[in-house]
Amino acid sequence: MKILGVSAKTILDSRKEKTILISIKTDVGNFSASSPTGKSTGKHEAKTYKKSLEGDIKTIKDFSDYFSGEAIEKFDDLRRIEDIVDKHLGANSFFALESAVLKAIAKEQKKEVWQLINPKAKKLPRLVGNCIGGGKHSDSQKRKPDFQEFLLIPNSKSVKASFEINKKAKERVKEILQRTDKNFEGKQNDENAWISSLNEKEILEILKKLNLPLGLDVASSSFYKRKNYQYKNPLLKRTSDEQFDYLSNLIKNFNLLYIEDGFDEEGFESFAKLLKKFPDSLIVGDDLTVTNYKKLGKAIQMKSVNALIVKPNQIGSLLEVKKVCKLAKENNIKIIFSHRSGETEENILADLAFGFGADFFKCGIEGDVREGKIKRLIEIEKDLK
Ligand code: 2PG
Ligand code: MG
Repeated sequence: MKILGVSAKTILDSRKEKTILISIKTDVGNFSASSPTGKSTGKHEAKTYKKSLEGDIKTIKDFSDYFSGEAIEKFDDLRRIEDIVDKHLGANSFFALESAVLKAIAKEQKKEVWQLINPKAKKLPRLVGNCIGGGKHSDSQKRKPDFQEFLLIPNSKSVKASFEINKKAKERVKEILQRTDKNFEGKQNDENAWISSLNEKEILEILKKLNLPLGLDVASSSFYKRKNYQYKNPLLKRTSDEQFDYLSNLIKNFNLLYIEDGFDEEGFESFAKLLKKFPDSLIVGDDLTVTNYKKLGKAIQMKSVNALIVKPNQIGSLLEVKKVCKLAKENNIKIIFSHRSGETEENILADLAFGFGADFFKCGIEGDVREGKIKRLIEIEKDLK
């Protein structure tokens, strides 16, 4: 496959904020891909754009002719692209460009994108669905849970069945919130999770009734300030030790399967303490590890996590994503591919997750940009049968 030209433009994501769409012209047709954007971003994530979105668009235009000599036939040939654009583009642009290139190779070879990564892939990931949200993703609400996400993790045989379970459960939660949360207006947040004014304990009491495995994205870096976890609902501070005790109680009382970013993004030791106490729960790094090979290496060495969020645009390079997934697998770390809070119609995440053998797939339960990704997974599931 030969790239004949590359162009880029601005589009709006699900939050109505600007992001990048990259199009490539090739000898097998034209292909585009766009990048999502996070809001509760980790401090150590790769920069979204080199200097600015507009700057990256211009760089891509300037580079357009440079790609024409490159024959690109397989996943690892992304190296050729990276050799050209390395250090010139930010992570969102990297991700969109490489995604468009993968689509072109797949088309040329009459394959699905996931087959370029692992033609023998078989295992579908288990869904992790965001049901109720607080923190930075529910900015429109004054009183809200300090934790960012309350997650449903059905353990059903198929992605399709899990999706149905999550959708029904989310409707049931709406009915319960209508009765129990006097401020509930039926509104959804950035990730289409319900916006509630209850606090985390009250919410977990509700979710307990669903009889589904539950998880939390505490996203605690977003409220960690001056060495304390600064809660607003109710207003109180917790030191790291107090946060440890609080999370331990929640894990025990609500039998939590999954706790993401329970401590701030530098808290490798606190994560390790929690994992030691709860080796059967998933202790997940997101802002802690930021899809970064070195950070994951540190988390492995310090025994901080047994599960890892992979968001391709946290790092940009899909070759790096491959390295990170390999390292995780070699060390028995579960892999969770994840959407971002600002999403687009791009569904390649499902192919990447399946190709890289993800154990879980974290996504919103409702809304076109969320459902589209799950529907793509269901399509892959159907094609396998
Ligand atoms: C997270 C993500 C996605 P954001 O913290 O896990 O849910 O949020 O995309 O805002 O970083
Ligand atoms: Mg997170």
